[in-house]
Amino acid sequence: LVTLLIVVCCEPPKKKIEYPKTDLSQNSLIPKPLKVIPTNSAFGLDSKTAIYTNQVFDGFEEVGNYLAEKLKSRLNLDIPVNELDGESIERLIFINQSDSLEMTSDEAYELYIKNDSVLLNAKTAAGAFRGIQTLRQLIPEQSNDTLAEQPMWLIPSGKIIDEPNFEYRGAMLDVARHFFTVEEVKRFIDLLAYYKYNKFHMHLTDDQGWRIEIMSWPKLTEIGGQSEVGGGEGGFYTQEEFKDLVAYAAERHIEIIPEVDMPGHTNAANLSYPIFHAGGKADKPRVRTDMLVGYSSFAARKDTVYAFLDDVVREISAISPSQYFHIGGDESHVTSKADYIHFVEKVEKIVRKHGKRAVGWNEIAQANLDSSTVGQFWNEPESALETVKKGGQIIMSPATKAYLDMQYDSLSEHGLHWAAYIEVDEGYNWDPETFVEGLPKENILGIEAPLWSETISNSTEMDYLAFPRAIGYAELGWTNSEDRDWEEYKERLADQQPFLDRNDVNYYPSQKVPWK
Ligand code: TNX
Repeated sequence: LVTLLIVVCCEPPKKKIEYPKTDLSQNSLIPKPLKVIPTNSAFGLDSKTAIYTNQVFDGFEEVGNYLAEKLKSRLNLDIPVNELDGESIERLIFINQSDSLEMTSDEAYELYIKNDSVLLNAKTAAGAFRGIQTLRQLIPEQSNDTLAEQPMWLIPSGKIIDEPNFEYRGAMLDVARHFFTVEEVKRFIDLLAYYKYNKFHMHLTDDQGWRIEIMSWPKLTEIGGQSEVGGGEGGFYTQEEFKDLVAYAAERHIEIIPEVDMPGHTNAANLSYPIFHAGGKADKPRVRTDMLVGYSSFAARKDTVYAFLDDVVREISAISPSQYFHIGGDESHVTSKADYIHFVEKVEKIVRKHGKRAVGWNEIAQANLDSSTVGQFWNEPESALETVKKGGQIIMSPATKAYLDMQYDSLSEHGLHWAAYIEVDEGYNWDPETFVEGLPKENILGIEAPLWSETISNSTEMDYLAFPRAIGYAELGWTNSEDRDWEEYKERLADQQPFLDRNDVNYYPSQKVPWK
């Protein structure tokens, strides 16, 4: 008792901090949350803050660690995770598992921000991870040094209730036309995570290159992996590297969806193993460094092609935890319609045999497919409707709106314009729910923004096409359409500039955005 008294009496009185008025409703969050209720005070994030997570449930502590890392690299704060014995701890960020959320999505979260605590409730670690991004975005650029002896970042207080509109919010990177290193891909994934993306589709094979090691067919990468558009040296991911990418994405609650594009777009595979080349109208395989499409095909009537593809699908499926396996199926212009249908049906069955759901570009609707198979709409509304008629779901990637490789305007560097010029406002101003007339909302799995890489070969060029448009597609996937408005969004987008600059993102400085 004596010691207790001494401790209590001798402890200097805690300074009561008078927090300035803030307004949580004035935030620049992207994607815009479902509900924001301000309480006009603040949480003071500083060196006396600790993170505490639910340790019983899988993945919550990792979410806390991710937040701590980001706070360290951005603010140089050392915030302990699940170590509450430090005497100087005065404020807590509590990342909590809770089943009592009203919202149904696994990615839903509630954020309660008060003077001395932030409580983040989520059903799953994925939901907690999305909530952490909201918190990161609420940290002001400037600390306030006048409130306490140490720098303090004032996070506006209040309550945020949030969940995504669509369960599938993806971006695609074409690593076949140009190869991108593991580091470049990771950097892109980490940027996408900040905007609550949850899918990353890798276009791993095409005419100009095969980018994933297949142990049972080594020439795919020994030969097919050594070229790219423009004559560069190409490259490929070993299975270990691919697993590392999958794990890196998974730490960000992003799922990698592998694509092997077939029966067209297969020149690199056919160059590696000419026995699988279709012949007929298809061009004889040779190293291709040009940007043409539609001249290659697997031989659809050879049994050996399917034995080979069984190995390919099996090996990739074994290192790819996603429920999806993308089989491409686009622009098979030198495959006869009958051969195409035969091929897609055979390969879809192989994919299902290996426990995966097939995804294909909208052309696959010609085949008779299982209702579990997903169509990716890019250019044929009728095909999307056909897939839905068979009970299938659709990922929305209209080339005229959502293709990250389209030029912004006729003067912008990099990119193509065969589908459209897509300025930042054009990319934002459309509704995935109504874009294809007659497509019921319940059949729309979500949205994906593909970045084809014929005209880009490094992070700087990737950034220029992907940003800031990818930020808008994040909002189209997450936020309800009635809460979206370009005039209001463009202000929030302009406020992303410090984040983009801090991360050396070479974004396109569109005139449509009121950058500060
Ligand atoms: C069409 S979209 C393609 C790709 C090209 C892209 C360039 C689709 C399914 N196929 O092969 O890279 O256009 O914009």
